[in-house]
Amino acid sequence: MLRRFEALPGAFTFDPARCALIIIDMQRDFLEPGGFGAALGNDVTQLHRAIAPCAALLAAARAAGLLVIHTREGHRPDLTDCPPAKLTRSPPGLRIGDPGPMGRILVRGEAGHDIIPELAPTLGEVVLDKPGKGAFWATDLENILRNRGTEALLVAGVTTEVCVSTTVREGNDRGFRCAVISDACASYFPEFHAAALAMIHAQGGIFGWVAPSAAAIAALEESPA
Ligand code: C5J
Repeated sequence: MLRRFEALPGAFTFDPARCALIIIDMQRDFLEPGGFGAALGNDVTQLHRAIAPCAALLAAARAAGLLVIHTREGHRPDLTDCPPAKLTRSPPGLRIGDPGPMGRILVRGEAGHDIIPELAPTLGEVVLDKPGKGAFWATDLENILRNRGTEALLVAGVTTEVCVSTTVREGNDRGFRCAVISDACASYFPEFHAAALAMIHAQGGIFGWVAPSAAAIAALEESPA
């Protein structure tokens, strides 16, 4: 059964069997002190507002049988997949791979790389490790989505203007219809969050739709006719 919710610039429709929820980078490294986000000088508490809406959206998506994908930004322990231009952008001592209170910063297998406990993946959900900002670049995400016949994406996570936006732009160019769930996303900079959302739905939805979690959750909770 097709579901529908109000969004900007207009209603978003989806078939739960052909829709995936993608939660971007809700990792300790971005949300907790001592991780990558804090190393870049950010106030990590700015991201905490997205946790409860993400958790509610995740619960509704699970109950509706959506494909659920959790992404994690991070690098191999030997950092061979980390471009020098990315590595050297932070000051020495606070760089990717440097030791921190949650292990080596933004390195796979370290505590900081984990998804926060409130949004922990369950068995059968896809956990997608990505070396870049976009979830399609250098990953098998497109393959996973096409193999399931997915054509619509609900996108949440952090940060709105970096990894969420990059992923939505990549997805849109690949032909996926993307609805960004506004309050389930966050930025260290509230003004960037607002601007990023406005850019997505401007010009008739130039690369996607934007809606609050309450609207998406209500549609996910509709009982099949
Ligand atoms: C950043 C992300 N901001 N997940 N990563 O570096 O948005």
